[in-house]
Amino acid sequence: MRLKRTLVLLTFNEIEALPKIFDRIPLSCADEAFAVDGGSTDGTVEFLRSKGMRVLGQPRRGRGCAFQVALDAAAGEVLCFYSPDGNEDPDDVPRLFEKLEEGGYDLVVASRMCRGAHNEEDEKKIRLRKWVNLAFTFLANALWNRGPYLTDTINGLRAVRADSFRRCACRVDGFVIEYLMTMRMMKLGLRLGEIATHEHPRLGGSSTAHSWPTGVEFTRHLVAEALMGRRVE
Ligand SMILES: Nc1nc2c(ncn2[C@@H]2O[C@H](COP(=O)(O)OP(=O)(O)OP(=O)(O)O)[C@@H](O)[C@H]2O)c(=O)[nH]1
Ligand SMILES: [Mg+2]
Repeated sequence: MRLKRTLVLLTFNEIEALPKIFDRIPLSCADEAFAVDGGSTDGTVEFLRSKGMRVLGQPRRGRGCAFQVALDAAAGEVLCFYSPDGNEDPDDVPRLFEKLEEGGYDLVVASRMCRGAHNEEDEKKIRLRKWVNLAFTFLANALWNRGPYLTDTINGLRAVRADSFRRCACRVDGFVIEYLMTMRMMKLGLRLGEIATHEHPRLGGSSTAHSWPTGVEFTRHLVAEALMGRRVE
């Protein structure tokens, strides 16, 4: 069943990477597309507007806050989140929408961990970020997933049904938003699927997801969710 689709671009100071990838983003596969910007000061917003994009601001910094702004503003029944810094393959956007619609899923994640996928760290010997992500993913699956194992609970490139996302009542501002959304969807017994993706290096600029504070935040939320049992609020 074809659902009404909203494509959301998430940006914070991405003027180095964004112009290199923008023309490859398949905006026309969605019924509406807009950007949510975390307060860029480097010309990112001006670039997006010059391309005819609607750009929404956020009351506070952080990806979690951006997801909430997008959910409130979206006219679509399904949202796909795309971060235009070069990590994510734009060709996955229509694949995510299609898999969600055809499979009747509530959430479809572009996995960097399943067979046929590629992780940014796969060329390295020590894959610290990947291994930590795999551990968080294992714990979420072991605690709550009653469906098929989801190999990447954290990646931001994903399509989600708006009504299912609302049921999760995620009220966080930071980078933990995707992990929290996935944990709560598992708790609610919703249908989760994945496609294999190829994660590329950034095309410029720098990450604001610093490993230590992000890891501590993930642990704090995992423990809080475990203490809440099957409740989501
Ligand atoms: N709307 C919005 N987007 C944000 C915010 N913070 C980061 N982003 C975007 O979210 C995406 C992911 O952030 P990154 O800092 O690249 O984190 P990462 O992908 O884990 O790190 P790298 O692998 O080094 O790229 C990028 O497109 C950022 O521009 C924010 O506060 N608001
Ligand atoms: Mg990135």
